[in-house]
Amino acid sequence: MSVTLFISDLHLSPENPAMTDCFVRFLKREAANADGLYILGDLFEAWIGDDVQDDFTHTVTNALKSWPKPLYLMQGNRDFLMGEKFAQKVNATLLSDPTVIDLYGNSTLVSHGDLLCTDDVSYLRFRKIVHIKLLQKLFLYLPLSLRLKIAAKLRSKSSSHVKTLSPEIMDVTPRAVAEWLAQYGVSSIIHGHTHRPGIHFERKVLPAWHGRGGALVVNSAGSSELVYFD
Ligand code: LP5
Ligand code: MN
Repeated sequence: MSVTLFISDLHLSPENPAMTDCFVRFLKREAANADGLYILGDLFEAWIGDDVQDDFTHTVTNALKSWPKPLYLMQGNRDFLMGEKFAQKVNATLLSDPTVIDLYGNSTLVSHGDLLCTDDVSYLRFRKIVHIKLLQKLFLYLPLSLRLKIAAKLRSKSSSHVKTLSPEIMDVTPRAVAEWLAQYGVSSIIHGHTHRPGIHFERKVLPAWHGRGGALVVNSAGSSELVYFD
């Protein structure tokens, strides 16, 4: 039976080569016979521009480029600077967030998921600012060393900030989900970001890659399951 795979929140970085290896293995093994692969944001722990050229980036780029089937990328809240240049380099289609896809005849909305966390007001304010195109352009003009420093600072601020939030605030709100279902005329959403994997009635939530990899597998008969691998 044909299957399509969905993953997100891998948070790959040079500091965690084991997870990069896990991803490279996933492409060769679990993903080998899939019809298509959707990476719905936060492939990277932090992405500071498509112009970065280091061993880590080359490894991930080459692995993606060698995957022979249709590949779709979406930005997350950590790699929102991943752009068309990178997508072209790895022969992928860059999707905007959210996007309606045809999944074996079922219209399905795919998203990173952060936009559905509407109770996380300070994050949404932060998101609005870092999505200002001019600001992004200015950031990309900075030398790499300075970009790395700013990214590290933002990551550490964020890590301490999330410790102060209740788990409910960091989840999607039922209202935002209902609004999107109505607005896009779909009956199902696939998203990541919340790190609360599950298959709910109208929502499928992707796992984060913590210690092991995980993917949502949807088959051509319309059923889905979450699978995990080392
Ligand atoms: O990512 P995670 O899981 O820790 O938490 C997210 C939200 N945080 C973020 C921030 C990212 O982690 C930072 C990514 C850096 C990317 C590369 C740099 C590119 C810079 C480009 C500039 C144009 O997304 C977190 C949510 C949480 O998910 C749950 O949903 O709550 O949101 C926050 O933490 C919001 C805070 O309010 C943001 C704190 C940063 C404050 C910055 C001020 C100081 C900056 C100093 C810079 C020199
Ligand atoms: Mn995320």
